[in-house]
Amino acid sequence: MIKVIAAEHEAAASKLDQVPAPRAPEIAFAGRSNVGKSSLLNMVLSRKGLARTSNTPGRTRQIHLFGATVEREKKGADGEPAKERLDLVLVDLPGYGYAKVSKSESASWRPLIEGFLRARPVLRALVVLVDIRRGVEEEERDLLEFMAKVRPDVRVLIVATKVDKLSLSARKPAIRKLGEAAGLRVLGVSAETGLGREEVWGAVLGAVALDGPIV
Ligand SMILES: Nc1nc2c(ncn2[C@@H]2O[C@H](COP(=O)(O)OP(=O)(O)OP(=O)(O)O)[C@@H](O)[C@H]2O)c(=O)[nH]1
Ligand SMILES: [Mg+2]
Repeated sequence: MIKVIAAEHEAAASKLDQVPAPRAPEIAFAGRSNVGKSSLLNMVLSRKGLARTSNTPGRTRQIHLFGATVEREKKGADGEPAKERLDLVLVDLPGYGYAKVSKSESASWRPLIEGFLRARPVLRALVVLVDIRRGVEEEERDLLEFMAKVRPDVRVLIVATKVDKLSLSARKPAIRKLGEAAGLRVLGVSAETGLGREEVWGAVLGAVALDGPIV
């Protein structure tokens, strides 16, 4: 069980040079507008309303950095349970692929997102969100290709969002189909019900060496 000891909004940047210098391992969340990035961030951090969410696609137009201290139990050297704390930065990236935003504005996001992903040596994992009802499209394929080429050192995780929108029996096949299209393992989540929270943390913390900075 992952406990979030502290979480706070640290910075918002509309340009790369406004992003603060790296201070802790980073986990970034990317995906189409309205896919549920900010909601998932709040869900994993157990903080409703920390990242602003909205029904209106295109809500998050800047890069937002959230500092978090998490704690998990693990077995100590003597076999007794021990607590381990880790400082992390979670990054809410602007959504892409929203047609109603002006061309010039949406075009300006790609260099910002790609520039960020390229520039952060502390980036350990990228969570790519895909709506379970929608599947992998051109933008996701481009992003996965970009990461494989430019940041092969970063773990990429696909998360299928809004699984609560599908019936129980429809979820597994949809997730399997998504995994086949992406060629990667897919975790199903629901920010509404909290489904998948531990699995996302498991994958994220697996990418961040836990023998890293202990606070
Ligand atoms: N049913 C359901 N709705 C969700 C879920 N996650 C997000 N939503 C809803 O989807 C809408 C968009 O969520 P956001 O988290 O703001 O999406 P975003 O990806 O951050 O969007 P942008 O900031 O515009 O890129 C909101 O109305 C959320 O309440 C989910 O797991 N289930
Ligand atoms: Mg958002």
